[in-house]
Amino acid sequence: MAISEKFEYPKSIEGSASLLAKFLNKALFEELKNKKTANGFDLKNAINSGVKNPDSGIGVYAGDEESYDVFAPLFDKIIYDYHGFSKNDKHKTDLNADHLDAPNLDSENKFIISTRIRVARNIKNIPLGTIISKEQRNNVEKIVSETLLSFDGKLKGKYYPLNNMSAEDSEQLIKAHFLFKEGDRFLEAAGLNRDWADGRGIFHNEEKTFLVWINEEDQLRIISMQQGGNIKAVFERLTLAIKLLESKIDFSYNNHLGYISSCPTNLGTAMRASVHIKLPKLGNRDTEFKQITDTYHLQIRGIHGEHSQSESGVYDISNKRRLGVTEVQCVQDMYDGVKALIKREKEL
Ligand code: ADP
Ligand code: CIR
Repeated sequence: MAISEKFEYPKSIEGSASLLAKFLNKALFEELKNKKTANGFDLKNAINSGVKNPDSGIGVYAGDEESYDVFAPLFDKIIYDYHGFSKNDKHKTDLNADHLDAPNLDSENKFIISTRIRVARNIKNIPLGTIISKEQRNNVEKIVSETLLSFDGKLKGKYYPLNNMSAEDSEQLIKAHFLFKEGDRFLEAAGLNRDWADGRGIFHNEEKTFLVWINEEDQLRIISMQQGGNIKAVFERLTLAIKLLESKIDFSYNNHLGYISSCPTNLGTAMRASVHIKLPKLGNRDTEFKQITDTYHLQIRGIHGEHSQSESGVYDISNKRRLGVTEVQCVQDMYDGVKALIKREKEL
């Protein structure tokens, strides 16, 4: 923004269905418009994605842990709307896979194609990707990749920096659902595509069942995935990896919001547990499909990630709640909902 340009209430969000538009009225805009965190993250940074993209669902991003305090009059309302979590609530964590009740739902592999669980993490006292500097981003890459390269056994793997990868290799990995693509217009407007592809990369073990994305929407996305529907095995591998990483790197976490993420939808557990599942019959019954997913707090995505479409009756079904529930509950939500979806698909 040029210095002479005045920062005014954004007209583009009038009529938008985003949570930003729902809660940022003119009075709140005036209250927050000159506020900044110690890292210099201001309201314009926080709302730019929703302002440039009025079709956003949410429309805001954070720049650091402090953003959630400085812009609390806006963020708290969005967090309450999305997570049903209020400012006096406390987050809780449970990464004990023994607490999960999840016998294999689909041992004949008729419905579930693959299972994936990821969590986001960001390093304490380093700005989030929206305003991280090039040097800080490169430093995150160094810290995380060196730590991962010390892993052994089934988590042993290699690090592949994106700026050193051929276009064919990256396309192949994206198509096979292992690698992230360059951020879309929502992430672009949030500042998350700056200096692309420097400082970004992927670590994975030989079988590609344990993967870590470095410096995408969050500094780390820790991922466990495999073919089929053994949800418990995927969770167990993930919890092992999280515990190891947490023993070596201090991540941004507080008792209220849990793990700090750049998008408020990912706060808390920062976990998305999903299956790619064939539901050709239920997929044709929009209302009923949505009724079941709403009952179990699930989200439906297409099979190439957020904002993509379903193909051949295959859907990405994942937990929607992430904050104020434990990791075990997130996975249990997904498991219980998928069980109900398979039951109904069989009846049809
Ligand atoms: P995130 O999980 O970080 O929210 P996306 O929705 O963009 O991000 O998904 C990232 C990638 O993971 C996409 O390629 C998507 O198809 C893939 N993916 C998600 N769930 C599964 C799954 N259960 N099996 C295989 N790939 C998956
Ligand atoms: C939006 O507001 O639509 C984008 N910024 C994406 C929000 C994250 N979506 C989600 O449900 N996890």
